[in-house]
Amino acid sequence: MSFHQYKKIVVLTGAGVSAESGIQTFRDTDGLWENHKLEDVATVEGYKKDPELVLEFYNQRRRDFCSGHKKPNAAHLALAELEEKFDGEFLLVTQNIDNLHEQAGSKNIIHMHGELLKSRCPTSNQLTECFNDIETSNFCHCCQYPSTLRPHIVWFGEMPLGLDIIYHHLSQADLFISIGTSGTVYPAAGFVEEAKSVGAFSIELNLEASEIHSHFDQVICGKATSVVPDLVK
Ligand code: BV8
Repeated sequence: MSFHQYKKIVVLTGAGVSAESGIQTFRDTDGLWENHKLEDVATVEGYKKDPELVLEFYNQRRRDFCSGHKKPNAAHLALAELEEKFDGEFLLVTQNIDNLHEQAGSKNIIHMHGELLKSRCPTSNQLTECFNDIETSNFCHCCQYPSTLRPHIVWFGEMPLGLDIIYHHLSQADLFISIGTSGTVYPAAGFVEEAKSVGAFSIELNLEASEIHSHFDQVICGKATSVVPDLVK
């Protein structure tokens, strides 16, 4: 695909872009939600009700990610290459909490649902790099009266991160590419309509057509490590 005709590209990725790096998706078979109820482990209410359960859900994913030495795959690398060679403006918005886009060399990234390898002080919102377990006994070092640290994760019902920047870029985009997402979580699943409302061309790349595939101008089905490099080359 030639990108020279475009001036501003916005890319949205979901769990499918990291699947071939060995990271579980949410809604595929043997996905993360198969073994946990979303309400119990990815909501503020769930955290208040049983903080140990929620902390362990993310501790386990952090341990798997760090000990498993997860590496970027060809899809992550192709997106970093596209950003590098594109002479217009490029924004990568990811729903993923892993750092594989960063490892692949992508630069302009917004983690709209948070980051697994960071903890957050709920009082000051200060972030700290975190490669180990977070326990209820872990307190911040930034407040006069220390607060219990939480995972830097956006739970259901919480405001996603960077939305003002994301909507600004979508309002000026002329190309929107969605990769590896089921299109079931909002407001991310509504981004395609935002882009289309300003005349952007929209492409969905996914293992199978998503719930919102009909909103896209073009749908390309296949594994991310195959269809993304093919699109970018
Ligand atoms: C909010 C935490 C208020 C991190 C997650 C309308 C408007 C606004 C909100 C709502 C609305 N309707 C409902 C809501 C509320 C809610 C929501 O969307 N609920 C759903 C369940 C209906 N949304 C919220 O609460 C959001 N906050 O709305 O705040 C607000 C309102 C408006 C404006 C501003 C603020 C907060 C949402 C964030 C929740 N946190 N996770 C974590 O644990 O990781 S969501 C969770 O789902 C993950 O973040 C994940 O990224 C996200 C989406 O999942 P996907 O990435 O798509 O993964 P999934 O497994 O579903 O699909 C994988 C896809 O990959 C599949 O299609 C598969 O075919 C494909 N695939 C698999 N293998 C491959 C592949 N593709 C290519 N190659 C492969 N190899």
